[in-house]
Amino acid sequence: MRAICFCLSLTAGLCVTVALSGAADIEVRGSVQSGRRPEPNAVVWLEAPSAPRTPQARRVVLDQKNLMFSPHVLVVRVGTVVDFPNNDRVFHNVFSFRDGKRFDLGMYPVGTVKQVTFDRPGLSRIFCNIHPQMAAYVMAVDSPYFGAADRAGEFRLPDVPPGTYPFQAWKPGGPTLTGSFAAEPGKTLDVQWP
Ligand SMILES: [Cu+2]
Repeated sequence: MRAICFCLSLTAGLCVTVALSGAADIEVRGSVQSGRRPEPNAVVWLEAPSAPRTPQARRVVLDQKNLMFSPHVLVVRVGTVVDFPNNDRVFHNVFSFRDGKRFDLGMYPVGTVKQVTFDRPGLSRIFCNIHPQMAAYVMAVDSPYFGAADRAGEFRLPDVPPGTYPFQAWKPGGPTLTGSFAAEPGKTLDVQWP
């Protein structure tokens, strides 16, 4: 009798999986706040390590201009190649030496591009050897469902299959917030740091 029950529950589980994968993907919208203010430097992602791999569809750029990196915070899926163009008027020497991806691109002149593949999950802190005020963050996540907040503290996660996911939210200075989110049409993911 126990064996039959197991088979039935397994079949039910398969039916649920089929029903979920048959539902249309949705765009998850949400907001991030620190206290009561929008947090424009936050990134949010749903954990989905078994989500299908797809080839990188577009260039992802961390620009150097006016002695600044742009954007200040970048979130990418693990395996993404990021372009580091020098669109400034001076040489830069971009590097990351602590956590995440470690690299040193050396001095390179205006008008040239170097690339880095962020091939494992985690946070990389990006600096320039010449200009100590230049700093940026690259968060590599093992998920295709991620987004960065805009100036209003709002973000979008496109093409999410409906279902329940663990989520994480990070901002410079942290801490990383975690929780569970049921992605379904019309439901927003609102995250708040105290
Ligand atoms: Cu520099």
